[in-house]
Amino acid sequence: METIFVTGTAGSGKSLLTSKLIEWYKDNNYYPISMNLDPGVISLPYEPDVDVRNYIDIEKIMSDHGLGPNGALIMGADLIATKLDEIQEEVFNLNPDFVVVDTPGQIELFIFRASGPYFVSNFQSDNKINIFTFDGIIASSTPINFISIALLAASVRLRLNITQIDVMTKRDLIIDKLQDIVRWSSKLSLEESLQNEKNIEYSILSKDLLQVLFRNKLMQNPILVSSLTMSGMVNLTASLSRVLNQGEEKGE
Ligand SMILES: Nc1nc2c(ncn2[C@@H]2O[C@H](COP(=O)(O)OP(=O)(O)OP(=O)(O)O)[C@@H](O)[C@H]2O)c(=O)[nH]1
Ligand SMILES: [Mg+2]
Repeated sequence: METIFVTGTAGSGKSLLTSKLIEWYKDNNYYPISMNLDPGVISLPYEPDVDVRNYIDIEKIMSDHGLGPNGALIMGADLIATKLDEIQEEVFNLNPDFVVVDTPGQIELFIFRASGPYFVSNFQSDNKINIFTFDGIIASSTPINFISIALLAASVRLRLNITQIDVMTKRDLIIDKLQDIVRWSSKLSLEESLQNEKNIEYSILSKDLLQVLFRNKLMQNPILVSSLTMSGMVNLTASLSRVLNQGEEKGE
């Protein structure tokens, strides 16, 4: 059993990508299941096979503890770790080839508090991988936006401590930016793009950050994917297979 976590900033396309990965694996004769780990989500573009909302009820947390929506979401996120055993059992009973895990929109609640990394580290699976989604619209608008999100991707990698593939979503909406994005995969081109930045302080800081990201191999060239047209999906699933197979070979 292989587990693919899908993380990223709010609205970056995690849930739609989850549903498309499930579709892709089904079309290729695997048995994938979807897991929703967002206790606060109201509607999803897929019917989750395993759903944390069956264990954590945000409305009830609000009324039981006199909390507002944000307080209840924090408490809900913290409770995810306590439901690990029950969720794990549900997954084992289904015995899938792939589990695709859609994570909460409030990335800071999942990644920077203890519960999310605990869940990721203790969830039992032959291999685990994290897809970090760069919101295509936001990340492609300026090189500084791109670098800021790359920095967030790097901190997610440090927090979760599992192999990560970076993906830029909404490819269909940023066709006119594709050339820029491909160029940004090189440090030199990114530095060149920063020459046009009017705010010198930002520009210097961004260049320093780039040094750190590239030197420590924390900068990946994100795979461009559209969950609408499915373009890039073959590249993404091939990368996933490569990384997951490497894990098998190493006997992880
Ligand atoms: N055109 C286009 N729209 C997309 C794509 N991926 C996601 N969207 C749209 O972007 C919006 C957010 O997508 P979601 O999949 O809900 O994003 P999310 O990261 O799960 O959002 P939260 O869970 O609320 O943080 C929705 O309106 C999607 O239809 C894409 O590849 N192309
Ligand atoms: Mg979502």
